[in-house]
This record gives sequence, structure tokens and C-alpha cells, in this order.
Amino acid sequence: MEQTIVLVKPDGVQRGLVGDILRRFEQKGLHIVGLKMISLDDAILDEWYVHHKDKPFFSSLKGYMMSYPVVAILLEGVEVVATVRKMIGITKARDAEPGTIRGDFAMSQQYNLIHASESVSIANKERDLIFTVNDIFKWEKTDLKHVYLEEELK
Ligand code: 3AN
Repeated sequence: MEQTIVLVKPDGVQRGLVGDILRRFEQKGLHIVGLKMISLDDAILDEWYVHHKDKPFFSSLKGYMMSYPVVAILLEGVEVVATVRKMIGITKARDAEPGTIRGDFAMSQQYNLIHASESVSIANKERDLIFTVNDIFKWEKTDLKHVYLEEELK
């Protein structure tokens, strides 16, 4: 099953939004297979944001991401990468659609609460930067047969 990584970023943790954000994914019917609080370091962030390394906001972004712990959530679902990207909303949070997480809870372009993987290959890379094999739980979510049609799960 496809996986994606969500980070509740330091502003989300500070603002007490971990529960609200997690609830959105649970209510959507996604399967949580990993959950971890972690302090990100220089080495992880250099890899994580490699595509932003020449941007003017790179050092500010790294400083912010290291300022407090983040909560990493590993989710599984059918086409989950695209689904979660839709659920978080666009980067500039004050322009994000109401109903999205950024649209409902945030105002800033940098302090936009949440990260979600952009593609399946990036999700796999991000997962391996944060979760070890022992952090990932293969458990049967018995309500999936009410979330999806059987054919959708094949
Ligand atoms: P997204 O998280 O929506 O995929 P990216 O990948 O373009 O956005 O940017 C990664 C993170 O960098 C954003 N979540 C945000 O915290 C920060 N960021 C993006 N653009 C800016 C900007 N122009 N100024 C400050 N921070 C930014």
C-alpha cells in the first residue's frame, strides 16, 4: 500500500495542534503505521530540503525546523500521497482553501504547520530518513473494508 510522511512542524507542536491534525487523517480513513516525535538535525534537513538549498529562505527554514521537535506520521492509503497533499493545502497558508489544514489553522508561508511528501519516491526517501524498521507497524486495520471497496484495495 502507498505510504506518505506528514510532519507536524514546530509551530504545529507549539500551538497544540498535533491532536487536531492527527484527527483529520484518522477521520479520513487513513492508516497510521508510524508515529514519532523527533528533533530534526542539520544532516536530515540538508537531505530533506535538498531542492531548496539555493533558496533565500533555506537557512531560516532549517533554523525553524530545528527550533523544537516535530511529530512525524507515517500514513498508508490508496493514492495517499496525492490525497494528503490535497488535505494540507497550498504553501502560503493564508491563501489555502478553507477545509484544508493550512487553510483552517495557519496564516504564514513558512509557519504553515505541516509537511507532506510530494511524490511516492520522495515519501520513501523521507520515511527512511526518520523511521527505522522497528518504528513501522504492520497492523491490520479492520475497518478498511468499510473505507474502501474491495477492488480498490487490490
Ligand atoms: P510545501 O511544504 O507546501 O510542499 P515547499 O516544499 O515549497 O512547500 O517548501 C517547504 C517549506 O519551506 C514550506 N512548508 C515552508 O515552511 C517553507 N517555505 C516555502 N516557501 C517559503 C518562502 N517563500 N519563505 C519562507 N519559507 C518558505
